[in-house]
Amino acid sequence: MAFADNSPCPDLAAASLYSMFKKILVANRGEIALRVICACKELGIKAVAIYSEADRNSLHVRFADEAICIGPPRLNESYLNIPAVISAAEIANVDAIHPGYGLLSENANFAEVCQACGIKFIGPPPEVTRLMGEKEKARATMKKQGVPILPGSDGIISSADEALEWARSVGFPVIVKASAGGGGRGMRVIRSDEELPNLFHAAQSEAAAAFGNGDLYMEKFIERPRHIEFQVLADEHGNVMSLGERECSIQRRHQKLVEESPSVKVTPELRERIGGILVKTLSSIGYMNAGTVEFLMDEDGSLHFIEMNTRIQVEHAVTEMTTDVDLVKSQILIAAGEKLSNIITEAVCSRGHAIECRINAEHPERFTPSAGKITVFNLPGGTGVRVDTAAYAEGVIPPYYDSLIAKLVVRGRDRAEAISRMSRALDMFVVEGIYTSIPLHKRIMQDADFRAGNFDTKFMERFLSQTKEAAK
Ligand code: MV4
Repeated sequence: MAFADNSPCPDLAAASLYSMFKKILVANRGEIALRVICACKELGIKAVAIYSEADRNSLHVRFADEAICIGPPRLNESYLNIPAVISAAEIANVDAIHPGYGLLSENANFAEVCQACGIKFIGPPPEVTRLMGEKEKARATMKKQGVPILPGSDGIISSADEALEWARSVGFPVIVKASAGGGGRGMRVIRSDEELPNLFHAAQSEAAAAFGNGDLYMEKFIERPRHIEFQVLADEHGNVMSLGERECSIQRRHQKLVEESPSVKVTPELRERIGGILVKTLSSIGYMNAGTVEFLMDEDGSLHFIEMNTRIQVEHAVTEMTTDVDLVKSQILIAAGEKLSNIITEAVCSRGHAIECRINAEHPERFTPSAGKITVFNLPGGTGVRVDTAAYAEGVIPPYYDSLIAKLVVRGRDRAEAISRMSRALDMFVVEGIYTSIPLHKRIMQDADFRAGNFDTKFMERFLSQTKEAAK
């Protein structure tokens, strides 16, 4: 047992732990590595950081109990280098690996290597990750279980002729998607017979080049969807719970910028109904650990499943703010074999309204990356404000990695209070030396349509073209 019996942590007081981890390797960098280290510290578990040569002076290295350099700056030579990550885990003699998000988090082969080495991968079993990674199979699985989905092709469509026949039967517009895709790559919207063959073949070659797999499937296309996702937790004993939804429609080029919970468009009845279906479905397919189920909401307010993410997500803090559930600690306890009923001992309810702004190191209008040294850094604080970041004054943002440098998350009693709290927190968030998206977020918070809750996934296109007009 890793824990003293007089452990002060209430999570542990309620727990009936049989083999809690003593040491976890955090296979990530930046704010999420630090977030996982926080969870380890609160659970009394030792955290081991890995870092590239570019991250020697990072906060995840500073705050971990041990740190191991795993290679040069480039991702393929460091954080994505499975033998290097596993070697570090073996040297540090860890019980488990937390992959964070991105990087190796949805790599089923990596999870299998962990398993083969006797290291617990903190996430779902590799078979489940692999199933959800094949979007067409994920779709078929959800359909079979009664999760609402859009009209779509039954299985892979292998020729333009077959695609044409299907498109005519449901009517244009339709969308072709790469089964191995996600995040918008290998997708084409098709609006007529004439343009179908070219767009179909373009999607096929793009998918083959990007994923080494040209399999395509099709769906009826929704013109102005909202992107709404449900957070779930599942233990290793068949128990699943839904923690409600996040609204993620404010995005640009498939990169989310602002997320919030609850969604202004999800009624308590809809939340209950979808949550109930997800609990049944995920339990019956043997889902485990944290997961996110993505839906598109159509103009009528109906939700349709599109994909499932088998990792902790960037925006998980929005759900943590409204539910008071620590999702990362829950992930660790679940992976250690703990039952959900011992992790979450009271009825979970969502209270108030939370909003997250992703602060990126990039130019707020041109969206070009902005690496370099932060000269001045002031964090906002005060009631209802949370900042997840690994950035600091005099710290250097290296050019090799994702541009996310901080997540500013606020909670208010209602959406209006959350928006004014976010605005004042953005005003008090000072970063000099590099460009950031803070000025962009300040303008989004003042937008009349955003404030009215009147938006969809096309919001940023309209917002940015208006901003350009106004500058003329
Ligand atoms: C769609 C769609 C409209 N209709 N599927 C984009 C990324 C991938 N995860 C799914 N995506 C979409 N699928 C149908 N049938 C519109 C999108 C889409 C989108 C979805 C979520 C968030 C932002 C988006 C931006 C453009 C297109």
